[in-house]
Formats: sequence, structure tokens, C-alpha cells
Amino acid sequence: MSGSRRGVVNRYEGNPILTKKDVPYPVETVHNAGVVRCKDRYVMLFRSHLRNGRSIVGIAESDDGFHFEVRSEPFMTPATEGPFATYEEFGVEDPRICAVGDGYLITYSVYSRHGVRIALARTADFERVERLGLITPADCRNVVIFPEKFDGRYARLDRPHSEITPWSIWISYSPDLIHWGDSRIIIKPMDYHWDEMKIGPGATPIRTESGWLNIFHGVFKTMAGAVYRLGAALHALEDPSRVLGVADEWILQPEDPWEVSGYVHNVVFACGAVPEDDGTVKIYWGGADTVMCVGTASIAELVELCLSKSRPPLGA
Ligand code: BMA
Repeated sequence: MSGSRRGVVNRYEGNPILTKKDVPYPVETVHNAGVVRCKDRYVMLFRSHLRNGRSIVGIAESDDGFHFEVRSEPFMTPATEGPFATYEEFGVEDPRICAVGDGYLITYSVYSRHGVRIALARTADFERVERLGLITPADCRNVVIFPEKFDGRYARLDRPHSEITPWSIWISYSPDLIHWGDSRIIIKPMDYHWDEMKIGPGATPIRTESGWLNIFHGVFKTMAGAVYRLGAALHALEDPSRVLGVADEWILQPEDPWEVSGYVHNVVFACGAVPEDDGTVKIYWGGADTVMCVGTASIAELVELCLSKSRPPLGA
């Protein structure tokens, strides 16, 4: 892939890879997409704002992970009946995809007059989707499920949002994907660092030889608004609550024009990353809540960054 390497991530020269012009129905944005490899294709579930300001989820497919074609119909729009209708009233956002067994789990944010929370759905083939449950109370966004069980339990990274700041990454466990608990805080933002305001899970964790690679987002508040960047952490393979390292340096920040300005300025926000057989990972991010971008990084370099430039996960 030819591109522009300005740090650990090599941006694809064809960025942005997906914009509202590529969508065959009216939308204002294309961003914050979960991506997974399904058989020999890459499948992307992306968020789009409608003109009323609420979001839906579309689907695009690709042979190479760079050139995507959008299907003619959205993949998920707010449910219109049952308990999901109550909580999806204001929109469905930021899908993350986790391959488990012979299917795919999708976690996504649902908005309503009762706040924001996370819903879980499952698909076998990205043709039909089944909603399984509402798996957090309000006020929670950003949930990624690990693709393996630990001592018979599923595990997820989540980010409760409360009056207690800074908002941090927690881990929770479940026997059945529906009931979650045994929660503990595992990574905190650090004062006067690039992520001091809040951090949150980003892409579904990736298994590497050295641990689970967790690509997350971190936010710094400035006089000109917030800046969203991406960071990386490594979790022990057998026990993901044990954080082996949190890279003290960000791995990606808004730099290209479509990351610096758009629907929300100065945002790179990842919901998906796909590891490749050659030791690289394709990282997908929304630019300025407006377009989708991709870049590649060496998994070994990201792991090394987590271990060699590490800071205490819960602060000094
Ligand atoms: C977060 C979420 C994301 C969004 C980001 C930047 O709080 O709403 O979906 O990309 O803000 O606007």
C-alpha cells in the first residue's frame, strides 16, 4: 500500500475511502465504522447522520479493504417495535463487530430520551440481523467484546460515563453475553496528557503473540474544542484485565484536512481494525465525524510502543 507515513500509522493515499457521495440514499456523513473480514471480503458497518441529525448504520463491502461499495439499503435503522424501539428512538451509532464462532456480534450505541446505552445484535452473514439485548444501563457508550472467552466467560471493555471523571476504560464479564458484571477499572486517562479528558474502547481487541492489542480513543480539551486521537494498549492473553502496557504517545491524530474539519472538527475515531497475515493491521477511522479513512501499521511496532513507552495504566 502506498501512503503517507507520519508516525506509526501509514495513511492510505486514497483517503478518504468512503464519503456520503458513495452512499445511494441520502445521508450527511459516513464515519465511525466497524470492519471485519468475512470469508474473502471486508465488511464495513458505518454510521451516517440523516438530515434530522440522527444516525443509522449502513453496510459496505470490499475485496481489498481499501475500495468499498455501499449496499443500496441501510443495514440497521432504529427499531420500530418492542423494547429496542424505546431505546433506539434517537438513532443507532458507532457499531463494533466481533467474530465469534460462525457468526458476528455487533455492539452499537442507542440513543433515546432516556439517554445513551449499548445494544447487542448478531448476524450470521450480514444479510439478516437479530437484536439480542440491551447490555448496559444509560449512560454508556463504546463497548468492544473480546473474540475469545476467559475461564468460560465473555469479556468486554466498556466506558461508563458518570460524574466521576476522568472517564476511563473498564472491563466486565458475562456468562451469556446478556448479563454483565464483575466490572473493574483498568485504564485511566493521565493528567495533562493527550487523553486527559476521557478515553474509550475503539476497535475490537486483536490477538497478538504478546497480548491483546487494544486501539482506543483519547480526548484532550482545548480552548478551541476537544481533539480526538487514537492510542494503543496491550492486555495479557489469558487475563485481559491485566494491562501489560499503555503507550504514552498517541498513534494517530487529526492532520489531514478531512480529519481537521467537518461535522465535528479535529476527530479521528476508530471502531474497527483488521489484522492481516503479513503482520500489519488495517486501522479504520472516522475523520471529523464526516468520512471514513484507513491506514496500516505494523502490529509488532504497536506492541513495542505499548511496552517500551508505557505508563502506569491507572496513573502513578
Ligand atoms: C463521541 C461520540 C463519537 C464521535 C465523537 C466526536 O462522544 O459521539 O461518536 O465520533 O464524540 O464527535
